[in-house]
Amino acid sequence: MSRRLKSLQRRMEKSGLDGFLVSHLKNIQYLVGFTGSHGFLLVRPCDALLFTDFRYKEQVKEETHDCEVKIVGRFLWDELIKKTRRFKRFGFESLHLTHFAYERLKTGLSRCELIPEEGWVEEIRMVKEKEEIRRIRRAQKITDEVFQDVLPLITPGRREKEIAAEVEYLLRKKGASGCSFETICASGARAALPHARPGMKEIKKGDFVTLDMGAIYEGYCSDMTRTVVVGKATPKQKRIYQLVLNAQKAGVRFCKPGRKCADVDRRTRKIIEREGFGKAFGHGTGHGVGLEVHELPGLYSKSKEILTKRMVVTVEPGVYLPGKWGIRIEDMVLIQNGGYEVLSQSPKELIEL
Ligand SMILES: [Mn+2]
Repeated sequence: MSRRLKSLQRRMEKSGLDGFLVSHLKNIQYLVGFTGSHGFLLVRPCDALLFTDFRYKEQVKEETHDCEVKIVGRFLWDELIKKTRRFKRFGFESLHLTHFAYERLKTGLSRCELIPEEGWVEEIRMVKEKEEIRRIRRAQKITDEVFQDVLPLITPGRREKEIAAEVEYLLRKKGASGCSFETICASGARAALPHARPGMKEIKKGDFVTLDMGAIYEGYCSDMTRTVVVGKATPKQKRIYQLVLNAQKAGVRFCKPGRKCADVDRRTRKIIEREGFGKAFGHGTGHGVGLEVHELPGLYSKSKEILTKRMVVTVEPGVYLPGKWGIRIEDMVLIQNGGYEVLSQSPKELIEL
């Protein structure tokens, strides 16, 4: 049994569960390697059973480990109920089970108590193993290369969609299996929308252009944002860019084992608030990255998590001025003994194209 499954089983034991149902596919992938699009994992005190359908019959042989596989037909839930009939306390992932499935279990297991739990596997996933860090590094290396290659293409007259398409093409060409999220390329007033969809807008001289992009390499994500200016920046653009950069660097420097995630957020926010732009920074400072591009821990004011070594998190403050422009700068940071290592290598001093 792997370390990953064992830590989940320890947690089940503490809560007196005879079983735990993992229905979030990324959590299943993490625990037993399955990458299919349909299935769930029943974890018992001493073993684990993966339920999936005929389409994955061959695939599971190649990729899954530490579990027995049940290929089932249409009546997936009935098969599960057969295996869990004697359970007294059965845990499930409340963030990842449909109401339909819950009702089926409740009806089928009338004498069993169903216990909703949140984040059990996600908390194990927060701390990365060596191999996971290697993949994240590689995903980021691809992203850094693509950023360099795409810079010369950001010129007046180009459309945001063209730039985003180039980014995605280059990520794949350099070995990524895909993008970790839909690439953001937002220029001018569109850059004031933190999660703008790239549109048909043409890039103009004087625009800030925000590029937020990430690769998936062997299942693991990267995430990086840079904001560049087309032509010369105005003194005000320079001043606010510097402010965001100072906040970002201060946030990064604050990262080390033992620090509260909420305090990293406070650190970056204080710097931006001091200059009167607090309201223009409306999102959290960062998040964990791994099998998913947004995962635990969260770096925001109400976060309960504490940084520990081998976590990978982003630090990404921004300032958004509606109708004008916006700036965000984001790095991925690996928490290490006594400090941190910035995984993103792309320059972050203001680039004037
Ligand atoms: Mn991010």
